[in-house]
Amino acid sequence: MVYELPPLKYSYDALEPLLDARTLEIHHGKHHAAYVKNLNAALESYPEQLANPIEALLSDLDAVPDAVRLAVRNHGGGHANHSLFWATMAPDGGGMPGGSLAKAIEKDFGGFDTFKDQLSTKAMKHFGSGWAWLSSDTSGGLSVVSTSNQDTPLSFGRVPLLTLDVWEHAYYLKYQNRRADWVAAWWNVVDWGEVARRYEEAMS
Ligand code: MN3
Repeated sequence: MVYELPPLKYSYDALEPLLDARTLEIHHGKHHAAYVKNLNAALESYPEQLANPIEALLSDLDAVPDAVRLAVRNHGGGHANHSLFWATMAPDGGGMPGGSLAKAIEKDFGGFDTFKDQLSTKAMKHFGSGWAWLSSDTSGGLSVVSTSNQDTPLSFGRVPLLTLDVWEHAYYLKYQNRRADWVAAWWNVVDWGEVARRYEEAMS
Protein backbone atom coordinates (compact mmCIF):
# COMPACT_ATOMS: atom_id res chain seq x y z
CA MET A 1 0.00 0.00 0.00
CA VAL A 2 1.22 3.52 -0.75
CA TYR A 3 -0.16 7.00 -0.20
CA GLU A 4 -1.87 8.57 -3.21
CA LEU A 5 -2.45 12.09 -4.45
CA PRO A 6 -6.20 12.68 -3.92
CA PRO A 7 -8.02 14.02 -6.98
CA LEU A 8 -9.59 17.47 -6.62
CA LYS A 9 -13.39 17.64 -6.49
CA TYR A 10 -13.25 20.59 -8.94
CA SER A 11 -11.25 21.49 -12.05
CA TYR A 12 -8.04 23.52 -11.92
CA ASP A 13 -9.84 26.62 -13.21
CA ALA A 14 -12.93 26.23 -10.99
CA LEU A 15 -11.73 28.66 -8.30
CA GLU A 16 -10.78 31.43 -10.77
CA PRO A 17 -10.28 34.31 -10.46
CA LEU A 18 -9.61 34.10 -6.68
CA LEU A 19 -7.28 31.10 -6.99
CA ASP A 20 -5.82 30.98 -10.49
CA ALA A 21 -5.65 27.75 -12.50
CA ARG A 22 -1.88 27.84 -13.04
CA THR A 23 -1.18 28.11 -9.31
CA LEU A 24 -3.66 25.36 -8.49
CA GLU A 25 -2.25 23.04 -11.16
CA ILE A 26 1.34 23.47 -9.94
CA HIS A 27 0.35 23.39 -6.27
CA HIS A 28 -1.67 20.17 -6.53
CA GLY A 29 0.06 18.43 -9.43
CA LYS A 30 3.66 19.28 -8.49
CA HIS A 31 3.97 20.37 -4.84
CA HIS A 32 1.42 18.03 -3.27
CA ALA A 33 2.44 15.20 -5.63
CA ALA A 34 6.05 15.63 -4.48
CA TYR A 35 5.07 15.32 -0.80
CA VAL A 36 3.26 12.06 -1.60
CA LYS A 37 6.18 10.72 -3.63
CA ASN A 38 8.76 11.63 -0.96
CA LEU A 39 6.58 10.18 1.81
CA ASN A 40 6.22 6.88 -0.04
CA ALA A 41 9.96 6.78 -0.77
CA ALA A 42 10.82 7.43 2.90
CA LEU A 43 8.50 4.67 4.09
CA GLU A 44 9.42 2.10 1.45
CA SER A 45 11.28 0.04 4.06
CA TYR A 46 8.55 0.56 6.70
CA PRO A 47 5.50 -1.24 5.33
CA GLU A 48 3.89 -1.33 8.79
CA GLN A 49 3.88 2.50 8.77
CA LEU A 50 2.50 2.65 5.22
CA ALA A 51 -0.48 0.61 6.35
CA ASN A 52 -1.70 3.52 8.52
CA PRO A 53 -3.74 6.53 7.49
CA ILE A 54 -1.36 9.49 7.37
CA GLU A 55 -3.42 11.24 10.07
CA ALA A 56 -2.67 8.38 12.47
CA LEU A 57 1.09 8.75 11.97
CA LEU A 58 0.99 12.53 12.44
CA SER A 59 -1.14 12.15 15.58
CA ASP A 60 1.57 10.05 17.22
CA LEU A 61 4.94 11.06 15.77
CA ASP A 62 6.73 9.57 18.79
CA ALA A 63 5.61 6.15 17.62
CA VAL A 64 7.18 6.64 14.18
CA PRO A 65 10.70 5.14 13.86
CA ASP A 66 13.48 7.72 14.45
CA ALA A 67 14.93 7.27 10.97
CA VAL A 68 11.76 8.43 9.22
CA ARG A 69 10.09 10.66 11.83
CA LEU A 70 11.21 13.91 10.19
CA ALA A 71 10.18 12.66 6.73
CA VAL A 72 6.72 11.77 8.05
CA ARG A 73 6.44 15.14 9.80
CA ASN A 74 7.46 17.09 6.67
CA HIS A 75 6.21 15.06 3.71
CA GLY A 76 3.39 13.32 5.57
CA GLY A 77 2.33 16.69 6.96
CA GLY A 78 2.49 18.12 3.45
CA HIS A 79 0.26 15.31 2.20
CA ALA A 80 -2.32 15.60 5.00
CA ASN A 81 -2.39 19.41 5.10
CA HIS A 82 -2.90 19.82 1.36
CA SER A 83 -5.56 17.08 1.33
CA LEU A 84 -7.57 19.07 3.89
CA PHE A 85 -6.88 22.36 2.11
CA TRP A 86 -8.32 21.05 -1.22
CA ALA A 87 -11.27 19.36 0.47
CA THR A 88 -12.38 22.51 2.28
CA MET A 89 -12.54 24.74 -0.79
CA ALA A 90 -15.30 24.85 -3.41
CA PRO A 91 -16.26 27.01 -6.38
CA ASP A 92 -19.51 28.00 -4.68
CA GLY A 93 -17.81 28.58 -1.32
CA GLY A 94 -17.69 31.51 1.05
CA GLY A 95 -20.33 32.88 3.38
CA MET A 96 -20.73 31.45 6.86
CA PRO A 97 -21.26 28.01 8.41
CA GLY A 98 -24.55 26.90 9.93
CA GLY A 99 -25.58 24.29 12.49
CA SER A 100 -23.46 23.15 15.41
CA LEU A 101 -20.27 24.68 13.97
CA ALA A 102 -21.89 28.13 13.82
CA LYS A 103 -22.98 27.75 17.45
CA ALA A 104 -19.47 26.67 18.52
CA ILE A 105 -17.87 29.62 16.70
CA GLU A 106 -20.32 31.94 18.47
CA LYS A 107 -19.48 30.34 21.83
CA ASP A 108 -15.68 30.17 21.46
CA PHE A 109 -14.97 33.38 19.52
CA GLY A 110 -18.01 35.54 20.25
CA GLY A 111 -19.08 35.59 16.60
CA PHE A 112 -18.08 34.73 13.06
CA ASP A 113 -16.42 38.08 12.34
CA THR A 114 -14.15 37.80 15.37
CA PHE A 115 -13.18 34.26 14.36
CA LYS A 116 -12.49 35.43 10.81
CA ASP A 117 -10.31 38.29 12.05
CA GLN A 118 -8.35 35.96 14.32
CA LEU A 119 -7.64 33.41 11.59
CA SER A 120 -6.77 36.15 9.05
CA THR A 121 -4.37 37.74 11.54
CA LYS A 122 -2.69 34.39 12.27
CA ALA A 123 -2.30 33.82 8.52
CA MET A 124 -0.92 37.28 7.80
CA LYS A 125 1.44 37.49 10.78
CA HIS A 126 2.85 33.99 10.45
CA PHE A 127 6.55 34.42 9.71
CA GLY A 128 7.76 32.32 6.80
CA SER A 129 6.10 29.21 5.42
CA GLY A 130 3.19 27.61 7.21
CA TRP A 131 -0.53 27.25 7.71
CA ALA A 132 -3.36 28.94 9.61
CA TRP A 133 -5.94 26.62 11.15
CA LEU A 134 -9.30 26.19 12.74
CA SER A 135 -9.12 23.06 14.86
CA SER A 136 -11.22 21.33 17.46
CA ASP A 137 -10.65 19.21 20.53
CA THR A 138 -12.70 16.05 20.91
CA SER A 139 -15.33 17.82 22.99
CA GLY A 140 -15.83 20.46 20.28
CA GLY A 141 -13.75 23.32 21.69
CA LEU A 142 -12.43 25.43 18.81
CA SER A 143 -9.18 27.32 18.46
CA VAL A 144 -7.24 29.22 15.81
CA VAL A 145 -3.49 28.65 15.48
CA SER A 146 -0.73 28.82 12.91
CA THR A 147 1.96 26.21 12.37
CA SER A 148 5.31 26.37 10.60
CA ASN A 149 6.41 24.37 7.59
CA GLN A 150 4.17 21.26 7.35
CA ASP A 151 3.33 20.89 11.03
CA THR A 152 -0.29 20.08 11.86
CA PRO A 153 -2.57 20.42 14.92
CA LEU A 154 -2.94 16.61 14.70
CA SER A 155 0.49 16.40 16.35
CA PHE A 156 -0.82 18.48 19.28
CA GLY A 157 -3.84 16.28 19.87
CA ARG A 158 -6.32 18.40 17.94
CA VAL A 159 -8.58 17.75 14.95
CA PRO A 160 -7.88 20.04 11.97
CA LEU A 161 -11.13 21.38 10.47
CA LEU A 162 -10.05 24.13 8.09
CA THR A 163 -6.65 25.28 6.90
CA LEU A 164 -5.13 28.05 4.83
CA ASP A 165 -1.81 27.59 3.06
CA VAL A 166 0.43 30.62 3.51
CA TRP A 167 3.51 29.17 1.83
CA GLU A 168 4.46 31.53 -1.00
CA HIS A 169 3.88 28.75 -3.56
CA ALA A 170 0.17 28.97 -2.66
CA TYR A 171 -0.24 32.53 -3.94
CA TYR A 172 2.93 34.04 -5.40
CA LEU A 173 2.09 33.73 -9.13
CA LYS A 174 -1.08 35.78 -8.71
CA TYR A 175 -0.58 37.80 -5.53
CA GLN A 176 3.25 38.09 -5.33
CA ASN A 177 4.08 39.59 -1.91
CA ARG A 178 0.45 40.49 -1.13
CA ARG A 179 -0.37 37.72 1.33
CA ALA A 180 -3.25 39.77 2.76
CA ASP A 181 -4.97 39.75 -0.66
CA TRP A 182 -4.61 35.97 -0.86
CA VAL A 183 -6.06 35.56 2.63
CA ALA A 184 -9.01 37.83 1.79
CA ALA A 185 -9.68 35.97 -1.48
CA TRP A 186 -9.51 32.53 0.15
CA TRP A 187 -12.48 33.22 2.46
CA ASN A 188 -14.66 33.31 -0.67
CA VAL A 189 -13.83 29.72 -1.61
CA VAL A 190 -14.18 28.09 1.84
CA ASP A 191 -16.56 25.11 1.69
CA TRP A 192 -18.40 25.55 5.00
CA GLY A 193 -20.59 22.52 4.40
CA GLU A 194 -17.49 20.34 4.38
CA VAL A 195 -15.95 22.08 7.41
CA ALA A 196 -19.19 21.64 9.38
CA ARG A 197 -19.35 17.97 8.37
CA ARG A 198 -15.83 17.44 9.68
CA TYR A 199 -16.70 19.21 12.93
CA GLU A 200 -19.70 16.97 13.51
CA GLU A 201 -17.62 13.90 12.66
CA ALA A 202 -14.90 15.00 15.12
CA MET A 203 -17.43 15.11 17.94
CA SER A 204 -19.29 11.88 17.11
MN1 MN3 B 1 1.20 24.27 -0.25
